[in-house]
Amino acid sequence: MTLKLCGFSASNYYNKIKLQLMEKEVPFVEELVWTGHADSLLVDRSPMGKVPFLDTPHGPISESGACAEYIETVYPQKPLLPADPYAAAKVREIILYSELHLELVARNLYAEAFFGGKVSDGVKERTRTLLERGAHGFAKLVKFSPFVAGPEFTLADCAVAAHLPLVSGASKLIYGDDVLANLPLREYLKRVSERPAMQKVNADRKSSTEQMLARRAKKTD
Ligand SMILES: N[C@@H](CCC(=O)N[C@@H](CS)C(=O)NCC(=O)O)C(=O)O
Repeated sequence: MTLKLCGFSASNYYNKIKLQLMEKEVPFVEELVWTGHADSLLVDRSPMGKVPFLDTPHGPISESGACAEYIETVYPQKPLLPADPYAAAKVREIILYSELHLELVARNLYAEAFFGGKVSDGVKERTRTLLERGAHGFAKLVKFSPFVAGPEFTLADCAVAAHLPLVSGASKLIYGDDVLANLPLREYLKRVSERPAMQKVNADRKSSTEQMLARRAKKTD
């Protein structure tokens, strides 16, 4: 059975896995699954109701980190984790920093930054402090030489290229400046966006974002 990637292409966590699958040339199909609705079928496959999740011949896997590790193990071709255990741990470390200390923190701002909602001044202030701390820690780990963990394209690039544009964008929209301004993010994203996999992910992301915003507008009518 071919792997099935479930979710929608506006989701950065979905795109992290889509990039990995495409970079490794693993055959897969996509199933469009939106979130934010009480659907017991979704929760059976992804208990937190989040995307992405993978449908595998053995059953579903939720959480992008678990999906990524499964894919690397079952499809060893074109590895995106270094064979050296220390180097592999450094790739995983960058992914965790980008998610726990940047993306999940910036997520507190998305309602106002991207969806026309409102975020309190207290949340903005606290988020700013945490983002600055995260950006400082993250900057100590990353290489951009030319890829985020060093000379090879790795799983860290799949995560960082999917997550950081949102962190940077939300920061600019809410604070008027970019908490990631000290990183060479623009040049890096330009370089990565030359890769065919990233081009496809970006094109699909644009059309999926339009669909997502139209769905949200319909709900608030
Ligand atoms: N830790 C999760 C995060 C996934 C996540 O937050 N996905 C978002 C879409 S980008 C989602 O499903 N949100 C819906 C919700 O939280 O109910 C992972 O790595 O897969």
